[in-house]
Amino acid sequence: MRTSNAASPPPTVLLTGFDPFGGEALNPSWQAVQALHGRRIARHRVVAAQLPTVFDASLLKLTHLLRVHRPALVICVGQAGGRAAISLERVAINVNDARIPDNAAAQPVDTPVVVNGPAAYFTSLPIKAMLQALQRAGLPAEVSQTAGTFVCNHVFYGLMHALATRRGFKRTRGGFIHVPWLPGQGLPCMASEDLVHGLRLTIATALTTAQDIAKGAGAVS
Ligand code: PCA
Repeated sequence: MRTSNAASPPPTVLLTGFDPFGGEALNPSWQAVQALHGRRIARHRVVAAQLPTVFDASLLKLTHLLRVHRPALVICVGQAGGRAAISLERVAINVNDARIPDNAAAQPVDTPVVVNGPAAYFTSLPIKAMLQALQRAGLPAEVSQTAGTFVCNHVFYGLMHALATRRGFKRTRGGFIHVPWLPGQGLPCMASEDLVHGLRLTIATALTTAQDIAKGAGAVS
């Protein structure tokens, strides 16, 4: 029998993207996170996984991934067609209000993500430090005050609720990033290399920034 004296495996970063929805052929969030699967960033290993654009099923899969990987950091990524910048989401709200059906034809209107859950959760990512890192790299970036009320907000809220209430996740940081369309999907769009580079920077920043910085987000409204 071999005794194992190997160093323990590196802690993981869980990075999720969504499958295409709303009749589109691809989802930039999945294209971008896939490109980072297996990468080492700041002594962590990235695990990329796809979530279905489906209410409830997306959260079941996410909570399963949390249990399996016990990540130190979780960043869920989704497409926000019409946005021009990498959007660092600040707040998840406890409401589902779908303008279009999800990929399982469900269209909840004004239902809670978690019955009797708090109205909202703030991200625990250092979004101002991430914003600064993206801007210094010359990438369009913004802090966003709403992740909408479709499946992305649903997953963001469910993630923050899980991290806040499940045992063993006190020190796990988590949050959500929306990304623009890829070229060919519509305008405005962002090149795939820029998306991947931007996500890598946000992960590195989150892993190396203990305390977020105070920096104006630049938006007036
Ligand atoms: N964007 C949708 C859900 C899946 C995705 O990539 C949203 O913004 O809610």
